Order: sequence, then structure tokens, then C-alpha cells
Amino acid sequence: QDLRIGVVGAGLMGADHIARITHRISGARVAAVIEPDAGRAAAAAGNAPGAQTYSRVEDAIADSAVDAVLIATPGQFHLPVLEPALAAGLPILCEKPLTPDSDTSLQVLALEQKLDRPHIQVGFMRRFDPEYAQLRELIASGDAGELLMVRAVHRNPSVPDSYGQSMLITDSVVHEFDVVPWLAGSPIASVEVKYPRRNDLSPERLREPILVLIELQNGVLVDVEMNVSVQFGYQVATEAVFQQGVARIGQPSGLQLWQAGRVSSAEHVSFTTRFATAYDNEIQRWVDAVRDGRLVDGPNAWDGYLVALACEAGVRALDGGVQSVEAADRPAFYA
Ligand code: ISE
Repeated sequence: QDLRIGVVGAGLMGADHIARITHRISGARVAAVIEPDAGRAAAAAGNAPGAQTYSRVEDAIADSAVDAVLIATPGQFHLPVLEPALAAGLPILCEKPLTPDSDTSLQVLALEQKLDRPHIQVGFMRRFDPEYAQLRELIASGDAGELLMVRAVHRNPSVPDSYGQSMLITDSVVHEFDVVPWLAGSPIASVEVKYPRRNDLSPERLREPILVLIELQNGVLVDVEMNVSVQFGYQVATEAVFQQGVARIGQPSGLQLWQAGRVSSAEHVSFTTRFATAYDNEIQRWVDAVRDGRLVDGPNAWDGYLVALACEAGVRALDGGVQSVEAADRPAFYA
């Protein structure tokens, strides 16, 4: 029997996940679209045969309409959905970030630990991108020697009006804060932000691009160019420098065209296409894990809490200084 998923939030990401679950994922279907905007809810449910609409997650739970919940609202709305879903003992895939700050993430951890095992997977989809997975294997294998440093670029063509300065960290670099420790096998020790010359084409409220320096506990230094006004496309690429070689992922691929005296290749313009395969893998593995009782196959709520701590350091670093990250001890529950 198909897993009945309630998708909470029918914005860009929610609609993308609804299409994915309906057309590309096996073993699951969208049973409910939970969204306060009735027009949006109806439009999204129209793409998911058999889905009911609700304005509140509590009502879908009370109706026993869902077996699991996928939360795709903006981060500040995650906690009020996580609370009733955890209280009902439902498995949860929560889009990033888990919550906007470490205090609320700790509240979530406390609620989850009342259950018999972790129920929350956090939507850091880069871990499911085939190239990121290959790079992680290379690092772990030691085939190119020790990892020394990582150079990352994270570029968006533009951002919506709702995107403010701290979101450079909490909405965007949040991905590097999860994926880099996972790649390198070492937690974040500190974060620093440097400002290059400002791009006059950035929205007036933003001072960017920024250069984020992340030092890991094992001494690996990571620099991230975070740039949200790059104009030409969506580009996420990484170079890893080893003792005996260099590895690159995320370079443009696909059709190369030699025409009219020029060479060109396609570039993504949105994360929905750049990471389409990663999202598909992420949701399929989560569905499989829920169906066979493991519930989580990927980053968990503890990882979400660690990222919230790194984001707090990153936001402080926007005002200067090297900001250290100090985590509590990991409970055995998340071992
Ligand atoms: C957006 O919310 C994402 O999660 C994208 O992956 C990221 O590239 C973008 O900067 C964020 O705004």
C-alpha cells in the first residue's frame, strides 16, 4: 500500500515535491495538500489525483488522512507543524532549515526524543546529488591523499524581494554548513565573512557577494563565494584540493554547442533543475525508509541543530570577526 504523504506548503518547493511524488516516486502518493491559501492549495491538489486539501495540519492528522508529513513551508513556519506531527508520531521530511535558530531546534530535539527513535529527516538534498556522493567517497577512500581545502561557489541569478541580508547565511550558505562537514567528515569549528567589492546590481538592501570562510575541526579550510545576483544562472560547484590531486564537481554538463563562431553549453537557472536528481533520490530514499520502518535515511534533526548553530555563527560573522561554533554533546538517541 502506498505511503500517504501530507505535503505542507504549496509554494515553489511544495509544488515541486508534489509533482515528484506523483510522477517519479514509487511507493507513495500525495494524500493531502496542507496550505492556508485556498487557491494555491486547490491548484496544487489538482496535480495530485485523490489529494484532499486542508488549511491546518492538525485537521489532516485528526482525519487520519496521512501516514507521513513533508514540510515545505518557509523555515519560520516549521515548528508549528513539527509539534503536532511529532505528537502524532508521524515520520517527517522537513525542508531546510529545521528551524531558524538553535533554541527552537533544541525544542524539536526534546520533543522527538519522547519517541522511540528519530522521526525527522531534514531536506539537505545535496547529500543525495550523485557528484557530491562521489566526492565524499573519494575523500573517505584517501585515494588522493588527505583533503586540505575546499573551494566552493554558490551562485543564484537573483533572489526574491523577501530575501534579506541574513538569508545569505540562513537560506543559502545553510547548505554548505550541512554538506561540507558531511563531505570532509569533520564538524565546523568557526565561521568568518569577508566582503569583496559590492555588486551594484544587487538589490539595495543586500551587501553581496560575500566570501565565507569555514574552518573545520580537522583543519580543512573552506571558502564559499555566496553570490545571489550573478545574473546568468544557478551555479553550485566545488573544488577539493588534496595532497595528491584536485577534484571538481558541479561543472556545467550536457549538450555542448559549437555554432556561429562560439562554443556554448547549457547552465541551470534554478535549484529545482540543478538538484532535480538529488531531490528525487532524497524523497525516494525517505519513502523507502519510512515504509520499511527505518523512518530516516539522511540528515536527521541533530544535523539540523548543528546547522542552526553554524548559521548563528555565520549571522554574527556578517558583522565581523571569526565566530566559533560550539555544539552540545550528541545524545545516544542520534548515534
Ligand atoms: C534557496 O532557498 C535554496 O535552498 C537554494 O538551494 C539556494 O541556492 C538558494 O540560495 C536559497 O535561496
